[in-house]
Amino acid sequence: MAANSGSQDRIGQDRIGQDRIGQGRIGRDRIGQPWGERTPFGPGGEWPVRVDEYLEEGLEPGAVDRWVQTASILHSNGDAMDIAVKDGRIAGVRGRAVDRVNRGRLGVKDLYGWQANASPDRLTRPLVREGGRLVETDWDTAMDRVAGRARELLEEQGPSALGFYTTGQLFAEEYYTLGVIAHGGIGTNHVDGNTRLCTATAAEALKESFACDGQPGSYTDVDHADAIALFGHNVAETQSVLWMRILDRLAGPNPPKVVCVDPRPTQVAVHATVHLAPLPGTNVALMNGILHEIIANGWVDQAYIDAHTLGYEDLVAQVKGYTPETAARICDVPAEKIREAAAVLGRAERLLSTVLQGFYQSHQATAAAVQVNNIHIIRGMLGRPGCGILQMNGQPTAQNTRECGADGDLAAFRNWSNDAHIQDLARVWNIDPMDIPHYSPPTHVMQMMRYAEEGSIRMLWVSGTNPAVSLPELHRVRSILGQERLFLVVQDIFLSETAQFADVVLPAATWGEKTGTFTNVDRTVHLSEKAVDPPGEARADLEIFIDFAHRLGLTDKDGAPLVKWTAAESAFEAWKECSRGRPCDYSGLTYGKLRGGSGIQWPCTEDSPDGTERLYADGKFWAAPEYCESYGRDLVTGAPLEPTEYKAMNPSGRAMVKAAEYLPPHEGPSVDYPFMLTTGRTLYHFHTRTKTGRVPELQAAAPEVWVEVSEQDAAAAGIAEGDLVEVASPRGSVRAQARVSGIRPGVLFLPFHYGYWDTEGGRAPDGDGSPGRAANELTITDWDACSKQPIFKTAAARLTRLGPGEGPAPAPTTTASAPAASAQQGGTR
Ligand SMILES: Nc1nc2c(c(=O)[nH]1)N[C@H]1C(S)=C(S)[C@@H](COP(=O)(O)OP(=O)(O)OC[C@H]3O[C@@H](n4cnc5c(=O)[nH]c(N)nc54)[C@H](O)[C@@H]3O)O[C@H]1N2
Ligand SMILES: Nc1nc2c(c(=O)[nH]1)N[C@H]1C(S)=C(S)[C@@H](COP(=O)(O)OP(=O)(O)OC[C@H]3O[C@@H](n4cnc5c(=O)[nH]c(N)nc54)[C@H](O)[C@@H]3O)O[C@H]1N2
Ligand SMILES: [Mo]
Repeated sequence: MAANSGSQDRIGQDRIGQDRIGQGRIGRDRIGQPWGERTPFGPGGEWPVRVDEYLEEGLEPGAVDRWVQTASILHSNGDAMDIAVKDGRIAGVRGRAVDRVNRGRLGVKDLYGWQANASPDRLTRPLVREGGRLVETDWDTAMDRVAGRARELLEEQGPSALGFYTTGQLFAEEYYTLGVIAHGGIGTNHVDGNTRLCTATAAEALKESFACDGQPGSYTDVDHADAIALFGHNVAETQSVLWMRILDRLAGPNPPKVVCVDPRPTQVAVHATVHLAPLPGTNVALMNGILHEIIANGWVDQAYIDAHTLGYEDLVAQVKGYTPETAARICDVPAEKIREAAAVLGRAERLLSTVLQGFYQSHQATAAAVQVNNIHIIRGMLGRPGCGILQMNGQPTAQNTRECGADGDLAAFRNWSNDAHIQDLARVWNIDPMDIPHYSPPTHVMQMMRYAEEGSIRMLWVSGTNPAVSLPELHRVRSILGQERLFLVVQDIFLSETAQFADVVLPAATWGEKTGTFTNVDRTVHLSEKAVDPPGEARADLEIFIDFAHRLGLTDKDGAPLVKWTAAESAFEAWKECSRGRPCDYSGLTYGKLRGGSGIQWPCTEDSPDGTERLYADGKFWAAPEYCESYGRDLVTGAPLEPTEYKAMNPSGRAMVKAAEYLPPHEGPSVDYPFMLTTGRTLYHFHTRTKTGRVPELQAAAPEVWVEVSEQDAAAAGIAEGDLVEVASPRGSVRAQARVSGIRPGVLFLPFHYGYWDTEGGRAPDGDGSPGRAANELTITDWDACSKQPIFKTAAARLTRLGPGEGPAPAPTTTASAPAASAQQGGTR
């Protein structure tokens, strides 16, 4: 049904005709039934294998030339797969049965997504701006321009003129190299990743509670849990294989209870024992209400609290006032449901919690995510089978951006405010400790944009991210990126909306075309091998970074090249050494060990050669002052704690219970903008669709932007399914067809996938206020004080009916965007 509008189907159609859908080995059904058949299992059992495969039409598995090992690059789950190579091309994928993460399964994006690699409009040659236009050139010219400008600015202004904005979609080897160049070579503090938009709160929440990043839990906790709680996490659509694992538990004997906290009727909500649909932006109040109940009922492990934690008394005092009735009033959910949810969480013997963007992308992101940690800490539910916290990642390699220091943090979870850690890093890199910027916290991307706007950042190198669609308040972002005085380098695989602003465009090789490793949210490291050559002259990101380091002449203190490795495996060896002895210890891993078998969870050392399933068994943490990654922050102001403050507070490295008062969102509904707008994802697309928009099956499943509105609000505004409406915030407007869905009243939802590269002429909305279709035309320049993660989940908005549309909204019907009426009939397409 979603393909009804027809007009958008042209993308890639001539290359892989629509008639192909349904003729592959998985076929159309995987679009309509994206979680496939159930393979039920019971508590403590082993998740059965189910191998998913999709090969191009007419290709039999036996006719595949080679299978090349890799893992998924379209979400953070880390689903292991093999790429089918035929005649030097990628011709399909198959899940890896041996892998601990997916046991053969693949999600719908991965089954079809590889087709984007072969898009005819891949970037194949570097581009430079000449007379206002981007023209093709050779690598020497392009890289000389980049290195030349960098050198000029270093001489004129110093390192602070340069900023690097990278991604959660490259490989560990690449981030490590970029981190060495930016921190160790250039010495700028302006280094961040789009992981700031994505998992900054995951990292910060773990730092607040455990003084260190790193997920305590493991996916195998799904197999053991008797309760699974998902906080602002639409796992069914965003880590669909992890959802299959949960569905298989739900279909088996003694299924776990499920708690879902989400304002929309996601598939998680549909399957939940208790579904709480709070008003966006009220998570802390809800969590305090739940914690109030847990404490009031004595569902705590006092012996664990006494032995391994600090701060419990503050929490008791803080949540005292948050009776379920009080929380219910703030969140607009029934008090009884809060009691029910608290009972599930409080009585569970093996509780697994996951947290994601519904919590992370809001004004009290860290404070809310920390309350989930608190439930586990005060109930002693850590480090045992079924007792896990997954402060989720989103992007496939976001964990590595953080570990390797490409998000501004220092490599291998070293603490920027611990001088001994700086000295140790300087030893590893063979440079002077004073050359590593550590005078203040790393600059987060929203601050970098501000510096670019003010003109102090004069060169910005964007790799593997598309800020012209993914950052908030796009008209402002466009005006910053479009400035004459900013030298913008964009390293991408397509001419993205961002690349169109660039002074130099560097064509990258991507997944399947280069080798490297990456780590998923449960610390499982996978090797991803090169299967085919990149198109044209495209080069691996690693090669590009190394080339830059050499052109700039970066050296260590003995005059040897700073970047001493030349290829992926030697980069991995260097990274291993850097990580040795730190929490994310890779020293026991090799490419050889990762080849052939399953992924392996860090820490992996000589002592734990098979990796480590769960962290924090026996109440032992990485929180000792001399070892920890972070001394933490004030949850309200975000101010970092001084080393001495932390040493006084937590000398023996306990887990920290941190309480937080609820504060209302900075921008709430008003008379002019009566709705709360929230934004997010659909199953069938990945981010700004540079890949999935070029895949016919996925593009057809969700061809155009839509807006979800509740039955009640639609009726009040005279809006029917499919009507054309305008959603406006104080910052801009978006035109879309309305999907009347089961979303909670008072809330609108826009998917954020739709930029403008595939619109007529690929042009941005005019500056005169003409409407766009990117959700971020509407979002606000604001962030969580602690994690600095931007607020994408709340903005005040108004809704206006413009007229009838053509047919129903182009929104999937299998997912949270199912129409309200058909949702009751089971929501099939
Ligand atoms: N199909 C698909 N999968 C993906 C991606 C993709 O683009 N497409 N991207 C990957 C990445 S990078 C990420 S970060 C993850 C994100 O994965 P998720 O966090 O699961 O995805 P979102 O849709 O951003 O947000 C999740 C839910 O938050 C809810 N929500 C909104 N506001 C609130 C609130 O105030 N409180 C609560 N409790 N919930 C709220 C929304 O209704 C939504 O269902 O997905 C990863 N996987
Ligand atoms: N309104 C709203 N906005 C959001 C969010 C939201 O929920 N709502 N979510 C936020 C989150 S969690 C995220 S993660 C971001 C994602 O936002 P972006 O990172 O901007 O989204 P992508 O489309 O993944 O952009 C990745 C870019 O890298 C390119 N690329 C792919 N592979 C490679 C490679 O191997 N090498 C190189 N050099 N380039 C490559 C792609 O073509 C693409 O242009 O969006 C954020 N923005
Ligand atoms: Mo993300």
